[in-house]
This record gives sequence, C-alpha cells and structure tokens, in this order.
Amino acid sequence: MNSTTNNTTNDAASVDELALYDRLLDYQNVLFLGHRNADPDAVSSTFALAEAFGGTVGVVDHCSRVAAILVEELEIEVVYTPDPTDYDFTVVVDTSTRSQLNNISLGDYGVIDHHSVSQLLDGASFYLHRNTDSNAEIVVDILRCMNAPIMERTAIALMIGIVTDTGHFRHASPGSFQAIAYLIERSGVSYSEALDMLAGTPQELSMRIAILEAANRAEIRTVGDWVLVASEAESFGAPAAASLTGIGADVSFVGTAQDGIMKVSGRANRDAVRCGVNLGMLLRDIGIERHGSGGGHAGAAGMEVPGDAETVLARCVEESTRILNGTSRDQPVRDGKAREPLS
Ligand SMILES: [Mn+2]
Repeated sequence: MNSTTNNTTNDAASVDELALYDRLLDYQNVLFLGHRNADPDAVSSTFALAEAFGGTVGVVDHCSRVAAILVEELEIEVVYTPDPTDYDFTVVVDTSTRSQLNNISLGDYGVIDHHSVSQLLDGASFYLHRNTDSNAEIVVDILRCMNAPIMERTAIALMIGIVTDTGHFRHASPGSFQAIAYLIERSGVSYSEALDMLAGTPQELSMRIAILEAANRAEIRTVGDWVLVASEAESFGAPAAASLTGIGADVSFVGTAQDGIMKVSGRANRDAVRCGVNLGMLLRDIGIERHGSGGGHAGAAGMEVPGDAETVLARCVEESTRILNGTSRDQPVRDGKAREPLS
C-alpha cells in the first residue's frame, strides 16, 4: 500500500485510499470511466466503485470479449461512450493515456490507475496511483478502507479482473493473492465461481485466425540469445503479441493499421524486463518521437502513431535491440532489483 510511484510533477494531487473516499463524497453524480475496448480489470473496477460510491459505469467505445461476458452474466449496467459533461465529476479508471479514451474532453477528473507510466495523472484533480498488478487490487484496498460490504457480483467481477490482468496469476505478486483472499472472505463467494465464468469464454474464430496469421507473418531477429519478433495483424494485435511471446519471442510487437494510424501492441517476457526492457517507457518515447502516444507496463504496452507498419515496427525492434545488446537471458537475477508488473 505504500508503493506509490509518481511519474508526474502533479504530486500535490496524489491521494491515498481514505482521502480518495473523502474527495468522492463531494460529488453527487459521478462517472466511473474505463478505457476503450475495456477489459475485465477496467469493467470490474468501475463497477465496484459505482456500487460502493453510487455512480455510473462508463466505457469508451465497447468492452473486450471477456469483459462483455462479465457485463452480460453479472448484469452490469454500462453506459457506452458517455459524455463526461453529463456528470458532476469523472473518475478515469485503469487508463494511462488520453488516446485510450479517444481523446474525449474530460472536464474535471480524478484517476485511479495501476500502470507504471500514466500520462493522465498530470492534470487530474486528484489521483490514486499504485504499481499493482491489476487495477482491481487498488479497488479492493479502497473497499477495505471503507469497510464496505462486498456483494457477490462485485466479488466475482473483481476476481476476474485480477485473474485476467495477472495472466492467471503468472505475473501476480503477493498483493494479488491477498486481494483474492480478502474478496473470498468478505463476500463468501468461492473462487471457482469466478473460474467457471472465465471457462465459459471460448475464443472467437476470427481472433484465432488473426493470431495464427500474425505468427505466420512474423519477422524474427536474434540479438545474442534474445528473440525479437515483429508482425502485423488486421485486428487482435494485443492477443497476437501476447501469443508470440507465448511461443518463444522474448519481445514482440504487432502492428495494426487503422485509418492511417498504426497501433502497436508490445509484449516482453520476464527475462527481457529483468534485463532492462520497459515497453511502457519505450513505446511512450517512440510515441512522442513520432507524434502519437504510447504507454503501459514494462511487459505489456501499446502505442498509436501515424506511419506505416514497416517503419514503425522497425523503430520498436531497433530500440529493443539497443537495450538488450550485450545482455543475456541467462544473466542471474540481481538481488534487490524490483520488477515492474507485467500486465
Ligand atoms: Mn489493468
């Protein structure tokens, strides 16, 4: 709970769980807003906050496949692409860049976020920022501070948020397990109920095809014993990049062209992150350099810039090569070196 890492100069706006609770009581009609293509972490966080404080769950554009199942099964009321001016105050949740909100105008806003690089903190009236593995964990801490009762639907939603954002606990820290334990204790819901809901989410055919095509088109480069992969996909760039890392890439980038904008999803495994790759920073910097925006976590990040796939992806690979050059996957883990959350 003390691991706040501020990455902006807006430190005065940083609040803890209790101060956030106090500040939110000042407003009547609050919009809790999740990012475009909202994932279960964003949907569960906004839902739990709206239940606890009163307010509206909003999502820019639409929900991801798994989040849509959550919304349907748990009968969560969601306002799609809401207008923040219809509300007294907006709390942006699980979102690190304005482009993830389609650059909508926010008015006065607060932020609750867990991304290591979060561009929205600067400009926020107040924010609660922690480097946790999932945003849902921060929300659990808020509920815990409020001593709020936790309803069945809220518990299942937050558990699914944590499970999916940690890659089924592959990248989980003790805090993720503690949050799950607290949810089970406090709500009486069993963990298997959350798992059952996740198990009922088969991957769409179009996603599997997009991922297989990205693998088929992949450009592979080795740097020492590192494998760097770049590819393109018509859609599903993020799961494609995750799959490329899953089948052997240490670092992968998948570009998706959309209306003259190149969207790049990057993934890096733990070894690459340990040896200095921080994709959140890397894609933020290339984003700025190429007049777009980027950000995210050390091991999972995204960027949107103008340009063609070949040039943009080459730049990403070049920068990763520069970082990994001279290092080795087998390099021993140095004691005391904190790892960034991976998703
Ligand atoms: Mn998240």
